[in-house]
Amino acid sequence: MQTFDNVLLEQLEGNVYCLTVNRPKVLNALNKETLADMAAALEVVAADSSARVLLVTGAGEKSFVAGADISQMQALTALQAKKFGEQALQTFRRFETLDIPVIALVNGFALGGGCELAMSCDFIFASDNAKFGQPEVTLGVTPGFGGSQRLPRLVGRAMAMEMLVSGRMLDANEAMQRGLVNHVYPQAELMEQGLKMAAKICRNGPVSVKFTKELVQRGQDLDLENACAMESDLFGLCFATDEQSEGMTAFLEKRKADF
Ligand code: DAK
Repeated sequence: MQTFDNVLLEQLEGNVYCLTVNRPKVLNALNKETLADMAAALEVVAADSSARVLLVTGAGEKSFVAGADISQMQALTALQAKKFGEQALQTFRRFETLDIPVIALVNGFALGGGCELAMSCDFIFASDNAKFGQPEVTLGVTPGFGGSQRLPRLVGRAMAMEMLVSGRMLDANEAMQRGLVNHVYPQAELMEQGLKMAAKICRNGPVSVKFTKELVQRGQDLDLENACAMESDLFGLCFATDEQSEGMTAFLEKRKADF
């Protein structure tokens, strides 16, 4: 376990890491110090070549992350606000460029910066008490950590627009119906289900998992022709790895692959 002031980073069995935003008294609101801790923790994970999956959650039973820290934001100048937004955007982008899958385990409120953090992970599992929303307009601001861009990509423009201009929250089941969340579990089971999914991912070839993440993350911002060309390249590259020969040989020998 590595302890930062505002973030816990645990290495769990099977090369799975768990990053917990740890400011439960303020429902894990993100201030600039927490973002810096998160960025440092992400570099620890990135530097460990044996890491396979990262889980991201919030401390306590009430909240994943209830947004950017309003008490710190309230007095910012325009330039400081811009810098704060850039710090968060850069940190959140790192979840997408990390070469292992990142699963958000949303265990309560995911509002504003919290919803934006969850959306920067590769996919989301939610507890049954989770609530998702972008309430920035109720505070007189726009989203600043990517919400106006990532939300429409996940739930479609019309639903995103409704959420963004009204500030209406979605409960966990509605978030799942809208495609924001993959699965909803009772809160007590959320971590166990996250670990189960992580274990399933860990049984697959690490290089093919890494390439697959890259294809989805980079491909969605390319035109179809270039995205498919990138797929051909990485598919071809798989044949230069031991993984491909082990995976296919194991299938033909009717045994489980040992990656
Ligand atoms: N920031 C700071 N403190 C927060 C907080 C937050 N986002 N959310 C909760 N807290 C604190 C509360 O002030 C309270 O502190 P004490 O009074 O105990 O000292 C403690 O956490 C417990 O919260 P409540 O007493 O309010 O708990 P309730 O169960 O009654 O309500 C709630 C839970 C989540 C519904 C409520 O706390 C709430 O509405 N929180 C704020 C949610 C929110 O509006 N989040 C979005 C923040 S805006 C940018 C542009 C925009 C942004 C950033 C950058 N740029 C252009 C660069 C905006 C980003 C956002 O995330």
